Amino acid sequence: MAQKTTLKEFESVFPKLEEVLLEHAKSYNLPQEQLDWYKKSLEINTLGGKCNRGMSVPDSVSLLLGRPLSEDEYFQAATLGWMTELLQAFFLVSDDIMDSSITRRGKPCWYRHEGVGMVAINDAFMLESSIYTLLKKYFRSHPSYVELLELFHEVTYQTEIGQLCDLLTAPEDVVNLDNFSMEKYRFIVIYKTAYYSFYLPVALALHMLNVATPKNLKTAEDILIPLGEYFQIQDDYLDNFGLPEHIGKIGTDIMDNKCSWLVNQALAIATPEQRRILEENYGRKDKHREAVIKKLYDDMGLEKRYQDYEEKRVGEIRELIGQIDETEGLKKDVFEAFLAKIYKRSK
Ligand code: DMA
Ligand code: MG
Ligand code: MG
Ligand code: MG
Repeated sequence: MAQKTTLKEFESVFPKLEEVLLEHAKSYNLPQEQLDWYKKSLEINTLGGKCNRGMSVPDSVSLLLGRPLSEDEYFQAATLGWMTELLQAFFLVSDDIMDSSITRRGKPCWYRHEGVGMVAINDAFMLESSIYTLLKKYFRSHPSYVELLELFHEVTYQTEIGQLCDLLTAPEDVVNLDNFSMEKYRFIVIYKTAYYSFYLPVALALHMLNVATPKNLKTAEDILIPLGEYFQIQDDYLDNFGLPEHIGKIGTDIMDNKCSWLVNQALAIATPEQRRILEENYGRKDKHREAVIKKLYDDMGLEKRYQDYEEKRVGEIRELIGQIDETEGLKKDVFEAFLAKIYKRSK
């Protein structure tokens, strides 16, 4: 039987990895003040989240093996998990600057911390570099070292093209609702979220166990990408309908002129009058206009529309999971575990 990791167990691996990263910086004689800065950036930006992505690496490895992990296996899998969390930290620090966000995980965004500001850009780069320091330290002699390296590079690139599309579809100065479409939306969310949040952890688990056959990777991708798309739709829903105290961040999608799932749904069913309200109020850095859009979303019943979508989507994903061929070592449970974690999530 597989064994599920806990946040506590997963977090217990972090101090060792942090030590390795600080030692690496020390080997270049980085002065103490900057070492302390790097340490603080690592802790604030990598810790304190739900660690769903990170923990799904040891969980997937255990499900694939069908048994609890040895101490050594757990450390390896959790290290790959923390590398996923470092990648996430790198994206979040930059995403919050680009989205002019206020809070993250219930605290001010890193760039808004006292004395940080645009140093956060370099901190984001260093969080990314940290992945490769750990990969080299612990996986240099793994038979899949090159594949792991290429996987991180590819997934990073995929996320970046998704972010590019997300940002260019949401200009700060011109609101043109004709730029939005569900087709554009799917591209954005698949690349900016699904690959790094869902495909990456499972691909890492498959590589760690040397069962990353082309067929297994393809099957994983075919299920995890729709799952990741559903996850980002939840994120967009929560941006407006979630409670900031609960989700740890204040929604900015309306003011940021984002090609969000909600605005696309609104456009699909708007009357000419509602369309006019959208044209006049969406994407403006103005609390009152934002409130007009929020009210419109309520009047249009978008909450219910989202709940219907969720039920339909989950049914389709269950169907896909049911069809998985387990002959090359893949397990349906890996995907069921992901689905269970996100179904009806409220944060
Ligand atoms: C998430 O997009 C994508 C990345 C790569 C961080 P988002 O801006 O909707 O995320 P959040 O709502 O967490 O700021
Ligand atoms: Mg954001
Ligand atoms: Mg963003
Ligand atoms: Mg969001």
